[in-house]
Order: sequence, then structure tokens, then C-alpha cells
Amino acid sequence: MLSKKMLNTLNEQIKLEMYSAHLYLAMSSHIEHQGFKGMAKWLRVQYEEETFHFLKFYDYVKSRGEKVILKAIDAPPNDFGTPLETFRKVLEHEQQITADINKLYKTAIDQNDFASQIFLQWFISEQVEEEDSTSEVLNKIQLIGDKPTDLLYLDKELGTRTFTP
Ligand code: OFO
Repeated sequence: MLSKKMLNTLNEQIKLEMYSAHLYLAMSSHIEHQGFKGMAKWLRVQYEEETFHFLKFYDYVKSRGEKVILKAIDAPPNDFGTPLETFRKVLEHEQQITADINKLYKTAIDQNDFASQIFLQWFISEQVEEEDSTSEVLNKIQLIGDKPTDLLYLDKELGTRTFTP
């Protein structure tokens, strides 16, 4: 059993994780359309990660004996600008998710829900990794600046990313 407040917040987070998955797939499609297949693959892996997160929350709510209530998600934008602008948006989004996870953790503390606190610790560590890997890509794109050959080289490197749960 979860408290009503904890259940509502977890259901809300499930919605946010589903939206994140949609957002990254939309970014992947956008950037592939510009000819950056490697970045598109990187963002598609990001989509797979968010789907994994969504299902992790989904299974957790079930394991606490509750029913998951799926909510409608907004359509993501379909234009994210240049690779630099796109990856800036990825980082901003991950920072927002970190804030959401921290809020969720605070709710678990306020509700004296120790099991949820332990469950959420995985996400707290995951967010450190997510922000770090996104910042790394963003820094490289920033350093490359206006050099198309280097950008294509980076694109190739990003295309090697694979999903590892
Ligand atoms: Fe990219 O993060 Fe989910 O939680």
C-alpha cells in the first residue's frame, strides 16, 4: 500500500517519464531529418532509457499493491533547432527531471515511506549520470563550433551508443 499522496505523485512521475520518452524520440526524428544519424541514434537510446524508467515506476507501483493510472501526455514539439540547440534542450529537460525526482524523494520522506525512498535512490544516481553524459555531448558540440567535419566525426561517435539497462 502507498499513501494517496505518494501514489498520486508516482502516477504523475509515470506520466513525466512517458513524456520524456516521447520528447527524445521527437528530437531523434528531428535531428535525423537534418542528416545526423549518429545523434539520432543517441537520442533514440535516450528514448529507450526513458521507456525503461517509465516501466520501472510502473512495476514499482504494482509491487506496492496499487493500480497504475495512466494519464494523457502532451504532444512534444517537432522542431528543436540545430544540434547545439537540441542538446541544450536535452540538458534543460534532464535538469527538470532531476528537480522532479528530488521533489518525489522529499514526498517519500514527508510520508515516512522508507521503501519509496530506497526505490528512488536509483533514480537520484541515474540523474547524476544522465546530466553528466548530456553535458559531455553538449560541451563537445560547443567546442566544435563551426567545423562541419568535426561535427560529422562526433556524429559518428554518438552513433555507437547502445542501450544498457
Ligand atoms: Fe532521463 O530521466 Fe527518466 O527519470
